[in-house]
Amino acid sequence: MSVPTKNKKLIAWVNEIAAMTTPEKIIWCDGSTEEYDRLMAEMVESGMAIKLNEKLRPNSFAFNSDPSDVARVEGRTYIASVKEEDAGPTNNWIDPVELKKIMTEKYTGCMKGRPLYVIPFSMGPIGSPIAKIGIEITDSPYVVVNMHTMTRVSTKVYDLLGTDGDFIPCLHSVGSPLEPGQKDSRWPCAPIEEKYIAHFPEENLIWSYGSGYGGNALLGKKCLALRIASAMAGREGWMAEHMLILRFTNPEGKKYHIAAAFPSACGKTNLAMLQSTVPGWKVETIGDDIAWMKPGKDGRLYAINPEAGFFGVAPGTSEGSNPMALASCSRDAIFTNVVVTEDKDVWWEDMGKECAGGTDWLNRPWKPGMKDADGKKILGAHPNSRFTAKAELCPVICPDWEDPEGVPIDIFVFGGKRTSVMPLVHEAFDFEQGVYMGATASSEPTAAALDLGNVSLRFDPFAMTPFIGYHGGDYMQHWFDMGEMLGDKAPKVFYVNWFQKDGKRFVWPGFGENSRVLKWMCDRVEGKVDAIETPIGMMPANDDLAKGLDLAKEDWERLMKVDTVAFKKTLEDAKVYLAKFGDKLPKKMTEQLEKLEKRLG
Ligand code: GTP
Ligand code: SPV
Ligand code: MN
Repeated sequence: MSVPTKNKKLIAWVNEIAAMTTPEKIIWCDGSTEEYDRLMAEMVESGMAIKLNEKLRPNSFAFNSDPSDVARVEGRTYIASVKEEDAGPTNNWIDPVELKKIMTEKYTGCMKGRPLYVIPFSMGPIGSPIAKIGIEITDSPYVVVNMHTMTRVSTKVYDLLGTDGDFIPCLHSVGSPLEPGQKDSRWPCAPIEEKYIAHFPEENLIWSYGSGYGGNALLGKKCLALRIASAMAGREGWMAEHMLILRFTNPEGKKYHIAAAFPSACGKTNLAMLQSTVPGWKVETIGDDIAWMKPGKDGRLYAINPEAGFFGVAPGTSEGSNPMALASCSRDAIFTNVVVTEDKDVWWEDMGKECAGGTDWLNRPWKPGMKDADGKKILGAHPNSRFTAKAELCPVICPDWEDPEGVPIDIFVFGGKRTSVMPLVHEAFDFEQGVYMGATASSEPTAAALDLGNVSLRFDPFAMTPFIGYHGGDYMQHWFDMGEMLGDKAPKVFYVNWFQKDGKRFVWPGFGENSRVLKWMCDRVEGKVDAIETPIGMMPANDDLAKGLDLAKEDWERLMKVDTVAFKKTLEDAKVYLAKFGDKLPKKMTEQLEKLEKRLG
């Protein structure tokens, strides 16, 4: 195969990696439909992919991962900065020299019997000033097809690089070499204790080994666009955040742009595409997972979505909860760890329709209602099963979603899953308190990461705990610095919780009805509605936003309750948590904490 680039660094790097990993051949990818179709056909042939019913789900495929390789592995994710103090309590630090030694041993000969694919991709529109070029080397064809959808893979990237252009090298291997004649497993990967998801922030370098799954393997996403980019953004004065971006337009045509950070599997994809129930107001999607933001010439903060697709949580996605996500994966989609039905379509729990049966995510015959030996219901889809869908297929994708200038952010929202204590919505008194709210955000764990252990609640600053590429204290300080830079043009900050429960029942209807809360925020931006001051922030002065909902008075009261005793307890937990940031905890965090303590009395 001829080499489609003259870029010196790229050619040297590919040669160096090929010498180390000894693949059977090198394939330079071009991002074409022909390439996608060819790889899918090969994977169907090998048994890795299942072609879905062309009539029901055109050009779509299902995969089942190895049961041990179903989510990100935070305990195996490393920030290998040169100095230990440049990584913080949210990171696993390891000396880069030592880590490279360990990983080089693993990488040596690891692609034996497999092709090495070179994927040229852009995060952000190709050629836009805010975009970043990455090259991923991988031995996984599953990664190549997913990268086609999630990023912009194109030979234009080679052209753009020229002979001397720079790029972010992203090395990936499933860590499962094949001996001559050895039959490949359906989903090759390495055991958990051999997996490494490694980042070298000073070199803008990513090395991933042993996992084929989403955030561990599609290196443009969490590794580049969040961990490496957050470290760059901290150095360069911009922001790389785990945030959805949406446009909310009122009946008069005024546009508001909202960026919201919720932890993994806590509702970003859903909010990004919500069907507004507020008459005349509509939501358009710009991004569902990652926002890159820079101050513009007018001093406001502008956001772009660096991705080209959605890697969304499947379970719970239904016509009722998120019809726009379903439409996005109605064709050209990839499904990982869902049920493949008898008529070769897909199904998952809470999809809102019946399933006659099929094969489950472990590739076993499966029928709804099946129980295991202990009488527990056997799930058909893994709780972290995902769809990979093209953003352009989303019926409510914003016409400006690829504008290289980005959209000006009016509102930041933080949140997480809290079954109690956190009210439906409260507003920060000012940006600095907003930073405190973001920095002390907490959530109950979800299925998006494998190895969080048996914790009931974890602090998750800015929903970035697993994704901050440098010291978390410096990262918090960076948020304060951005606020200072933006001054009175900084977005207004809110905190939401859709997840309060009364026994098993969600108190707030959520999903489309969340538009009521977004509208309240926009009205606050305009100074159109009153709010009352509470110790934790400003809150709706009346129940207008819930008018017309079938919500009992006690439910509304529960949603709006500021439980000072519980908040004081949270404050004590926050003190213990924040102490982990040591000298690097910004003074402003301590100030905010003291102010909150005083307000709580
Ligand atoms: P990542 O892709 O992991 O970063 O997650 P995400 O934040 O995009 O999560 P997503 O929107 O896919 O939500 C995950 C889960 O939250 C699904 O099970 C949803 O059904 C549920 N969910 C989302 N919004 C709401 C809501 O308003 N109310 C309730 N009760 N559940 C919700
Ligand atoms: C997340 O876990 O926050 C995701 C899915 O968005 S993954 O890309 O697998 O990290
Ligand atoms: Mn995410």
